Amino acid sequence: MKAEELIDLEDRFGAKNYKPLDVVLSKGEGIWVWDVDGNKYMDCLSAYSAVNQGHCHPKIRQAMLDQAQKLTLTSRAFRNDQLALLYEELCDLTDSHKMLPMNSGAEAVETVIKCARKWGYESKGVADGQAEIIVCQDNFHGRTLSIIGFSTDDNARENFGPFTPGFKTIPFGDATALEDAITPNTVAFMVEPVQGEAGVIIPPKGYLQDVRRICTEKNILMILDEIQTGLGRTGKLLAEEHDGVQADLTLIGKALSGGFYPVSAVLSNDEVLGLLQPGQHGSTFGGNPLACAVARAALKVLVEENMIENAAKMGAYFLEQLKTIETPIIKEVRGIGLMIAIELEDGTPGGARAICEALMQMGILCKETHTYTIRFAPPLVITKEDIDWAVDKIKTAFADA
Ligand code: IF1
Repeated sequence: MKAEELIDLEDRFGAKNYKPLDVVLSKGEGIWVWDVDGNKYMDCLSAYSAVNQGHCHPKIRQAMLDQAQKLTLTSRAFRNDQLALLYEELCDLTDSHKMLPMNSGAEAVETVIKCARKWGYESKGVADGQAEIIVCQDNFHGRTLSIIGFSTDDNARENFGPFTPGFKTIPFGDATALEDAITPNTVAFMVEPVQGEAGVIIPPKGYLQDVRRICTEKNILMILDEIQTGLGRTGKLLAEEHDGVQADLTLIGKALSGGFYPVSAVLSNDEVLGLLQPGQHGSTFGGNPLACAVARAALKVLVEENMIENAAKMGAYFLEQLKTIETPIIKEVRGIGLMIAIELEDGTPGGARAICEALMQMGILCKETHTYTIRFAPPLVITKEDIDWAVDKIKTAFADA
């Protein structure tokens, strides 16, 4: 079917909760995707960092096909022969004591909220119903009701209330604000190591170290949402490594499956996940053998094919190259690993969307965030030659703007 017909069908039958670029993709390989008319594009979004390993990675695909021939779903009423192996491999890799598998990122966030509250009541001794969790302004943790309830984005919240109580918001990157916001009822602080949706906002150096110290001193759980920053995106397996700290609870998702299937997880020390008893949490699909086999392969290629080191090296190179673009409309270029943003001057005509549309015409797919920020987050398998090709096009797009 032609692109226009498919777009028309989407518009007629779909909810309008997205405003995608009008490119209809039908094939992907590595950093490249093709539309239904055969045009080729460099993917600089990576499905919001879910395809860190590149599109349709052959080894992950093979693992998925092999497992699909054998067993896909048992539910957790029975055991399967893949779950234990994912537990062991992921806990080994991330130095965690325990993990709990879910599907979407938002489900992992909901899970960690339940676990943190339970820990607050059962271990810390907070009075029933009083637990507070501190989060940051401009956070993005997903789309469920509890999560949007503590979002500070009006568009995400408007007319969806009433919301779950028990959350408090402080500015991002401000350790003193955290210290001041903690009360005897505080059970946890949840934060993204680098804020993604907010526009790749990198906190001051040492922020996570300060957070770690404060959380330990005040006996509250440090929760890092690494659903976007984790699994190599920032040039480390987990972004917390940049600050040399370990969270009490870490959330991962997206690239945990290399984009083949929704797989997420809560990683923790024994104390917190160990509190859950049978019947208190679960999911029909969480921990299913197909998901586990895919996740095992996705982690294996990430490490064996040196994608994390490549993200660090290529990220630094991409950032340096983007900083050489000379134009009055760029306010700032910032990034860490392959999580990069160009922020335009306020009031730039057409905003970031116009640049994204121009880049699409030149064969590069990226997505604006808010009005003036363009995000570049290609799969971690990108090479120097690919980056040189892209920077050339990006320079032209800015010259034309
Ligand atoms: C969409 C952004 C990225 C996340 C963090 C949890 C989740 C996400 C740190 C929830 C999801 C997404 C979802 C996607 C857009 C997107 C996004 F622009 F909104 F911020 F990646 F940059 N924690 N992020 O970033 O995970 O339930 O979606 O699996 O279309 O909403 P999910």
